[in-house]
Amino acid sequence: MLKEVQPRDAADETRATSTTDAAATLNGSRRLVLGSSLAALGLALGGLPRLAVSPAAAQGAAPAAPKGPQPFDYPGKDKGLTLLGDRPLVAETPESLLDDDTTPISKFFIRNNGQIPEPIKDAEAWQLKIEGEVDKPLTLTVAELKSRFTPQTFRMVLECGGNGRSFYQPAARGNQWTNGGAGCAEWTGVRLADVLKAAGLKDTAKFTGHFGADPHLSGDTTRDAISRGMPIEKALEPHSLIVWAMNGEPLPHIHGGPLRLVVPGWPASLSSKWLNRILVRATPHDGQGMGGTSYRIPTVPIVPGTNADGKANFTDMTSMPLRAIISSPANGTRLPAATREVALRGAAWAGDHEVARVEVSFDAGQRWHAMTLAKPKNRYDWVRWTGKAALPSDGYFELWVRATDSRGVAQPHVATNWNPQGYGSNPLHRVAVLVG
Ligand SMILES: Nc1nc2c(c(=O)[nH]1)N[C@H]1C(S)=C(S)[C@@H](COP(=O)(O)O)O[C@H]1N2
Ligand SMILES: [Mo]
Repeated sequence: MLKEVQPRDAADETRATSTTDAAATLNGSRRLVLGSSLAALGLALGGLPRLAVSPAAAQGAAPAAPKGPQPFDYPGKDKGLTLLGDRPLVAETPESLLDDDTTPISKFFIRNNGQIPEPIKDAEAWQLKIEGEVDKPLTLTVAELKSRFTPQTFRMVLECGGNGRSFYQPAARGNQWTNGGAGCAEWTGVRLADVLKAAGLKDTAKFTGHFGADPHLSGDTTRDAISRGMPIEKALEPHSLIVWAMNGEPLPHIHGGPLRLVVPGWPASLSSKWLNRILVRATPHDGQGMGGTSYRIPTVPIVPGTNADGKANFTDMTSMPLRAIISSPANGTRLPAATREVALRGAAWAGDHEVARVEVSFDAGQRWHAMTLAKPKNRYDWVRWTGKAALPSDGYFELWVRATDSRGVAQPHVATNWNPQGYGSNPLHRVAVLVG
């Protein structure tokens, strides 16, 4: 039987057991079963062989009770989102709901680490402080940001650092994202670089630290829900923005309104919501979510399941990995008998890099077919792609998609470079269809 991975609440939660069998975490298997008549499609997708080198697997840990995707009910949000945790509130977007060129707010994933702050009444009066290694510390209201700096709008992917985590074996701790911890919205704001320059960066300004208004999950006012930071070079990129609007609307509260950072290409944990302070630093930031195994990946690959502490041979995650999804047809789609041609749509993105190619296979990777790529609007936009699958007969087929970046690096067939908190997992996306 298909086993489900238990949704996890928080990224730093300690995981006791590996819940997986061969079928559990392979790409696409978790959400495959759309109805009992299609259950067989779900079973077949777990078919890739499992390597027997994982210590956790060798311990023979008992599987957790199966638990299917939870329905999602939140004001303004599509009920088709998948709840991954309710404290803190985390929900992902099934690949088939990422079928719009611009992800509507109603379908955009949600990731919180702490409590959701009280709604903010006067958005224009919200204040942002710029402090630390600057000549003149600034306190700017949203109204002042809008009037003093030149607004920019870019369509850019925001992607959780843990996106794809559920494909790791054994399961890594944290929210069990499939590919839906990502979305691509139109963000409007001002360049972080313009604001930092207005504060006057000192020679010692090498890193940032970001702070938001959301209380820690525990309610402890001395702790931050999350507070991450980055090298100053990333902060000074022209697409790193301080944002107040999303898809032309005031930034919704759940997405960090009135003000958030959008730092494209890198883990979205850098894109602080309810942003109220940026600390410019001479040394790497040491806030909540920095250090250890948080947003850090091995530089020397470790045996899956190893209990590493992240101190030696780990590095902070920078660019997100390459990823392609099939957004149509949805996984588990049943097509009329004698259907021989299936229209395909999807998206691909590559962190700091560029998508060069998207291919689909419908014979388990024996032959690959090039898809047609639309032109992205700007850097960090995703690439929408279209094409066709030509199916030779009725029956069960898997559609596999893989992207290749401009360096010639393609997505792996299975999640690689396992790490305790499960960052950087980008195996190719697979969708099952049944003809007839
Ligand atoms: N203040 C604050 N900012 C935050 C977070 C948070 O918990 N608090 N979560 C981060 C993480 S881990 C992600 S993936 C993105 C999610 O943004 P979204 O909820 O708008 O999709 O916000 C980031 N910014
Ligand atoms: Mo995240």
